[in-house]
Amino acid sequence: MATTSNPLESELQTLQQQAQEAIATVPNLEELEQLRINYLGKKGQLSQILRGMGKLSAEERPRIGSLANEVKEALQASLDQQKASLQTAQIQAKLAAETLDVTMPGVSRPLGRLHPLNSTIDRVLDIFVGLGYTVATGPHLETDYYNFEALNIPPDHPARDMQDTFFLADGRLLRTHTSPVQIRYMESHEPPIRIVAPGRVYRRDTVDATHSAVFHQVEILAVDKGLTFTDLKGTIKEFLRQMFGEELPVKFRASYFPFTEPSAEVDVQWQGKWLEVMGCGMVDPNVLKAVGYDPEVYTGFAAGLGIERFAMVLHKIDDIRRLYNSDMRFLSQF
Ligand code: 2U9
Repeated sequence: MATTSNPLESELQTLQQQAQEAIATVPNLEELEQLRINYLGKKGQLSQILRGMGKLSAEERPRIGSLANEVKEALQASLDQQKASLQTAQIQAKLAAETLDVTMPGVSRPLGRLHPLNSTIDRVLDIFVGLGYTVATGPHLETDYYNFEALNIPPDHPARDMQDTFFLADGRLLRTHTSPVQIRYMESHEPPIRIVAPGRVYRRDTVDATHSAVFHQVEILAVDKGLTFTDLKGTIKEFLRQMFGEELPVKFRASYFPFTEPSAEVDVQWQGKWLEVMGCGMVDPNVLKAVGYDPEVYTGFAAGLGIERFAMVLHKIDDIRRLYNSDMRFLSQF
């Protein structure tokens, strides 16, 4: 006798078909687990169908029972297979995402460099530190006393005309040279002293190819018993020898500064031309007196140079303004 089709049988077949489809198209492991619970879990669809088996006849029960088992095993196999393939895909995706492409161009980080003014200051300081000098710095905003009076420049002195600078309403001013640094240093130190003072200075100047209202100086000062003009000459010649990398002809030309007596301009012959590169002199006794040093006991020498001028000579720079424009095409050459 032909086996009569049982409603549970078709329910099982429908369940299997739907479940297989769902398993085959599930996108990820989380949803696959949901499908497993939904179909094969304790309260899942298969269990619900099997609950109806109690009403089956004794002949039908084993047949439906084994059919149910087949469905369960088939679904379990599909779930296992899909799980394995999703896991493989997940690992593949992770590996692909983590792939290191060693041929990919790196992120370019351009190397910074010193501004030519700073590298010139550093070179000058290195030389004087090598000669036993100590670096000293001070405020840019100064009083009339430190910038002028203590340096033997009284209020009516003509030297003020070319140095008159930027004044604040309270009478303070932007320093016109780094010399106030040496005054302050001498006030707080006893001789012997040897200092080198680098820094930015400010002057009332019309800007052109060789002048700037803001520029940089380095000044040196030595005070001790028995210092003479010969010590000054030797120091400057040694400095210039190191600065230009060779011993060049040097000329000391008589000059005048309010804070030194005698005073001289220093010229150096370089590449066929005489260049004026610094000024110098023996510290005026009035300056020593102003800081409480006895000029009968101590003598001193001093010198000053413009950093922009040195940078321009050494690097053949034709216009001082190039040093302030921050044009990378210019700056990256140094
Ligand atoms: C004290 C005493 C004396 C410093 C000196 C010069 C000569 C000099 C110029 C060079 C070019 C300034 O940058 S520039 O325009 N300087 O010629 N400077 S003697 O003399 C001093 C300083 C401090 C207490």
